[in-house]
Amino acid sequence: MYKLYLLFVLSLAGVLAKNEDYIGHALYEVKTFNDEQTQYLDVLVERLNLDVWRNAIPRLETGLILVPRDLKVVFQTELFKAQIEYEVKSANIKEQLDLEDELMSAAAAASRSNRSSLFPFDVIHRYDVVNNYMRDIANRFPRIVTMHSAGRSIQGREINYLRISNDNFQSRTKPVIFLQSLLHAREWVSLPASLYVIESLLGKDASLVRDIDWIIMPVANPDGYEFTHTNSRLWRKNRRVNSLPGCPGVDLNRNFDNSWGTASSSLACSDTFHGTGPFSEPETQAIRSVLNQVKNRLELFIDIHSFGSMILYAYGNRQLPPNALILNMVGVRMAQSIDAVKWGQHPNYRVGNIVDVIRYTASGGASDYVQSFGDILSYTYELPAYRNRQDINGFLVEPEFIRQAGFETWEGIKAGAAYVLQRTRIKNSN
Ligand code: 0X9
Ligand code: ZN
Repeated sequence: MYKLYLLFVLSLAGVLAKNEDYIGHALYEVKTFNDEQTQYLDVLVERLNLDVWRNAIPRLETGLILVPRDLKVVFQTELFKAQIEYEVKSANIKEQLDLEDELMSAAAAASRSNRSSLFPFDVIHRYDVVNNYMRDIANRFPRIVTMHSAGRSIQGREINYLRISNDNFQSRTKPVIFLQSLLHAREWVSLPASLYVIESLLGKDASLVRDIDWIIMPVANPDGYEFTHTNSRLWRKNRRVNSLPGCPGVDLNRNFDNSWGTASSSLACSDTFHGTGPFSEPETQAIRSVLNQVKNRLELFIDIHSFGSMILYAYGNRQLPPNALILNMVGVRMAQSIDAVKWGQHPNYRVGNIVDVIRYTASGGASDYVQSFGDILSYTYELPAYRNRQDINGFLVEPEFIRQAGFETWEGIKAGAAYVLQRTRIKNSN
C-alpha cells in the first residue's frame, strides 16, 4: 500500500515537474528583410544552439525561435545590432506546455466518461497504449493485420509496425505503401495521422487493402517520444548517450545514409546531430530493415512530421530526383485533397523540394534515403501548426485538432494511394 502511494506521489510530482525545464523560455517571432540578416540569424542560432521552430525567409516568412531564459538578453542584443525586428510570442513557454497538459487531461477525462468511440482520437496516446491498440487490432483482424517489431530502440523499446494486407504480404508484385510517424519525438500530431490510417483501412476504406499492401509504423522513435511525455516536451532526437556527457540524442532524420553528414551537425548538443556515422542508430537501422524487405515493390513512402502544412520531396541538397515532376504532381494532388477539407483558418499546404520550401538544407533524411531507391514517391509531410486557439501553436497540440489531423491527412494519403493504383493498372496492362 505504502509503495503504491509512493508511486502515485512520484508520478504526480513527475507530471508537475515535467515542464520545469522550460520556465522562462521565450518564443520569438523574428522578421528578416534580406539575406544578410538571415545569415546573421543563422550564425546566432548556431552559436547559442537555439531551437528553431520555423525558419525565417526574408520578407516571406517570419521565423520562430525558442530562447532559454538565460540567453534572452544576448539574443535580443544581437537582434538589435542586426536590426532584425522581433515580437515575443510567448514570454514563458511553460505556460503553454502546462495548458496543453490541462487540455489533454480534460479531454482524456471526457473520453473516459463517453465511451462512444472504440479508439479515442481526442488525446495523444502514450507508447504502451499504441502498442496495445496495435496488438488488439491484429487480434481482431488476424487475416488482414499482423504486428511486427522492426527492432529495438537504444533503450530497448520495440519499434512496432503493422502489416495490413489481404494476402499476408505474399504477393511479389503488389504495390506497398509505407507510413511512419514520430521519428521526431515532439511532433505529437503526427501520431493520430498514422493511427487514423489504420482505423480507416480496417473500416470505411477497406477497399484500399485489396490491391495495396500497407506498412504503418506509428512510433518510429519510442524512447524520444516517451521522454517528451515524462521529462521534456520539446525533445526531438532519440536518447542515445553520446560521448559528450550531458548532450544525449541523435537526430534520426539526419542519420540515414543519403549524403550523410553534409548538411547536419557534428555537435552532440545540437538538435540536428547526425550521429557517429550513417545508420549509427538502432532506430534508423530498424526502419532500414523493414524498407529492405519491401524495397522492390515500395511505391509510396510518407514520413509524417510537424509542423508547417507542407509536403516535401527530395533532395535535401536541392538536387531534384529524376521523377521530380511526378513527385510534384502527386504532391499537389495530395495537398489539394487535404486543403479541400482542412480547417478554414489554416493555410493551404505548400508542395515542393525541401530546400525550396523550407529554405534550409538537410542531409541524411528518411525520405531522401527512400527516394534514392529510384522511381518511388517519397515525401515528408509537415502537418499544420495553427489550430483553433492562439495560445496553442507549433508543436503543441490542441485536443480538438487530433481527429481532424487524422481525417485530413488521410485525404492526402488516399490521393497518393489513388495514383499508386492508377500506375499499377497501367503497368499491369502493358
Ligand atoms: O528538418 C527536418 O528533419 C524536417 N522538418 S522538421 O521540422 N519536422 O524537423 C524536414 C525534413 C525533410 N527532409 C528531406 N526531404 N530531406
Ligand atoms: Zn520532424
